Amino acid sequence: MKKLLSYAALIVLMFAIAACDDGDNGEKPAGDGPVLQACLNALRVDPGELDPVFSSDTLSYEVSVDASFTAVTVTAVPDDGTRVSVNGNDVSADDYSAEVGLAGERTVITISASAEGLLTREYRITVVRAAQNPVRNWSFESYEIVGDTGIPLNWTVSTASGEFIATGNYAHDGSHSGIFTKLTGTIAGREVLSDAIAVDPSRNLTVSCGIYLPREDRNPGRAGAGIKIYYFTDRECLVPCENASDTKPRVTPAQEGVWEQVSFERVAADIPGDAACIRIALRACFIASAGGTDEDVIYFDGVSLSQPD
Ligand SMILES: [Ca+2]
Repeated sequence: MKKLLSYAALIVLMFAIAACDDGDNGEKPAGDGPVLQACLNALRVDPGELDPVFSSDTLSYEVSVDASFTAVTVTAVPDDGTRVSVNGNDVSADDYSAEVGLAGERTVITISASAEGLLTREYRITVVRAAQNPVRNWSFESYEIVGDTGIPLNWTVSTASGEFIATGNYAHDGSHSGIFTKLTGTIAGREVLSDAIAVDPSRNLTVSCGIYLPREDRNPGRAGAGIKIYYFTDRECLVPCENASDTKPRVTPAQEGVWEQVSFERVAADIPGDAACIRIALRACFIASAGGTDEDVIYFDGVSLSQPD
């Protein structure tokens, strides 16, 4: 009897090549026969990456996107003869793609694959929008050891010379902060850039970070820090906006030995309307007229970007 059933299953398979194999996730119909389900061959979300990686037999996925995204495009490619619907709408005639709006922090998208004579299989994607635009390695806790120094990941020195390193001497968040190894006398002389961060140009944005000057009983104004925002029209940060940047004037710590928050706020009207991404620049210099020298060091930690609703 068992052998007969197997043989029958093989025949059904030959006539129903659209079917997936009988995975553990499928519902069993009444009776003892094999279960055949319609299924997808590929499933993609743009932007974002499925977690876990797509497999026909895995039905539930999660995708993380930046807070600035208001929609994602789902593409679900089935076998021949299988129809696909996204949130109940048949997308078989639309290259199996659909744009789905995102609302709130979590959006659940349901994708159904159905074919004649087969059980319908339902996939589910939960899209999670970050509450804040994340600054990668915002606290300089991740770094790569080069020689005997730690070079923070996700940050790139953009000036012709100068080195930006992670140090364990002082920290506001975690155990490390970031410093330029040797300052110059001009605020444009040392600059380090974050990786690309997606932004919504229609909402105000604020960049903040902590700065710190060690206690040496000298003038706390001997070193300064600055923030600059570079705007780009693309998510790879290759094409600058026409208004390419905004610069916060140099600030100096009011006290030694105290972490101070420096913020740079741009209201929506100041942000280029075609900005899709920004890079945050941290800058530092010594101020010779206030007793600073190129031996002075100013520490950075806890860089954030927020765009309140
Ligand atoms: Ca830190």
